[in-house]
Amino acid sequence: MAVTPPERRIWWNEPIERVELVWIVIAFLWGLFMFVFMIAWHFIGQQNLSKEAYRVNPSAYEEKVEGFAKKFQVREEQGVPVVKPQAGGDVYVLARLWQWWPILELEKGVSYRIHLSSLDWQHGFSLQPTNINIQVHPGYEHIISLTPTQSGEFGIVCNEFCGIGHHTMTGKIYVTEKQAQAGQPAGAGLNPAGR
Ligand SMILES: [Cu+2]
Repeated sequence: MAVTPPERRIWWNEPIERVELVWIVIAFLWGLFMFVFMIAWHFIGQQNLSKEAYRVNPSAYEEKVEGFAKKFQVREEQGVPVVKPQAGGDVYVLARLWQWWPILELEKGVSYRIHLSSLDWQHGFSLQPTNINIQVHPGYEHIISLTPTQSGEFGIVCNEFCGIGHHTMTGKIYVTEKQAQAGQPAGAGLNPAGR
């Protein structure tokens, strides 16, 4: 069948088919529901975490992260520094084509302020295997409060397509048991603080 123009040129004044109308209404109501629940899930679903964001110059941010990594580096893994920041302190991570840098070593049960920014394009911070996702933009420094509730090895992947090396863009966070005192209540995964 060939594609031909509609018989009546003013096709948009034709009455809408009943089934089509039903689907339009369903889609519209679903859109409204999702719109409202994007906000509601912030409070009831431990999603859509609140964060601070500040404007930052990418090269200034790079300097901050490098200074942080130099100060707290404990070892190196395949050329990437493993950084163990002060308990409860500020932690800096940067995204660039194509890595999350540096590797972090955090303590379970301790709150950190995690700073995130990109040096080039937009990237997606996705913490595995937990469900924490943050859009990382160049020019903005995002800060989230985070308290690891489970020890182990966590991966960071980029979930925003950022070019040919996107699939290789990974990072790592180690969470160790608290050294000073044992017996922290066990939880599941890494949860943003204050939940
Ligand atoms: Cu990326």
